[in-house]
Amino acid sequence: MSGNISSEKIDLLIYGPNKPIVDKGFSDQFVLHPFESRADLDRVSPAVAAKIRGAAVTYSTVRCDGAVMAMFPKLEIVASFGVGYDHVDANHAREHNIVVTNTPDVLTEEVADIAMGLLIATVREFIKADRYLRSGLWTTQQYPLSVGSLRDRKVGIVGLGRIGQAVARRLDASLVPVVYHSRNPVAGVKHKHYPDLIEMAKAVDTLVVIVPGGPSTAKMINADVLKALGPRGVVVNVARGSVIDEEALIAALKSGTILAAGLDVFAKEPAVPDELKAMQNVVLLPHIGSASVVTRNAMDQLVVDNLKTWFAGNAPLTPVAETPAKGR
Ligand code: A2R
Repeated sequence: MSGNISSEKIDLLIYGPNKPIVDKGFSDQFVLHPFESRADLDRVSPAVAAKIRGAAVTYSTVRCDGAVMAMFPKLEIVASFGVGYDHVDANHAREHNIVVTNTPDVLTEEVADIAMGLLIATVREFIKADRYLRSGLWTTQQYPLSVGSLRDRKVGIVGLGRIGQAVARRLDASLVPVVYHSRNPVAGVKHKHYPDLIEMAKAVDTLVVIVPGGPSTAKMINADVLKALGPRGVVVNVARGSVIDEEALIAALKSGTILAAGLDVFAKEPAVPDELKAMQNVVLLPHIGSASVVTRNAMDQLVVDNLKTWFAGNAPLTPVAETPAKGR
């Protein structure tokens, strides 16, 4: 890894959807090469590929795997948009001395808001009640009492990292008891830690899932976890669709093994199973956890700032765990 503070031009790959903040964020010392999709990348000329030293991955819809990185022999840094980076092969990057950065922190509270909103919308049936009002039924009959309530619930947070802790703060304020599961206990946290997910599922009736995607968490919310959660069970997922066994979830919702689910993420986005769409006991959001103008702008800016900081000769601002910051 080497920085560059000379006046020579720095060629950057801009990989993924067009982002105005990224497009306008660099001085004329940088030359930007935008490619929106993997198919577009096949048209990169060898002359350009040989010059690329940095890449912005502007959304998780494009994969930056080893084959993509290998197209650019001088690549030093991949600045990825989003806190989750399961679409970037960070292990390949580490092995090839490439730094990967993500955009944590700037989206933490926004995603926690969505988790909390989705939980309340699910247990108190906001979407069903909205449909009821619009259909005119309220003029003849009160909406039925919701079976679910936050008042008699205990929440198990799956992943008590930055976002998980922000969710826990919201639940604390709402006087809802909280426990959590992660591989390691979090220092200085008053909530009970369950090293075993099934044991936690048995002890609570609500799961809020906010772990990273990728192989270590794939389908960790499976049929056994849902069974342990039980018939009052509510699952809220604002992590990645891969974390839940979607078929097992659909079966559990259909059979009454659990009560309801609030989902912001899905296994094969933007495809959502028709079975889920047909259910009344689910609330479905189109992956909007961080998707407000103010937060997405901050995320775009952090992509730009990581690249600029690196090419000014400094350690990147927010490197991922696989490629920790080094003094430069
Ligand atoms: O397991 P630990 O002690 O490393 O705790 C982390 C936990 N976690 C897991 N828990 C159980 N089994 C696993 N295989 C596993 N892998 C990770 O998830 C930690 O408590 C939490 C992740 O926290 P942060 O790294 O601070 O991430 P942040 O900013 O809260 O975002 C979480 C995810 C992103 O990766 C995106 O996929 C999504 O939220 O938007």
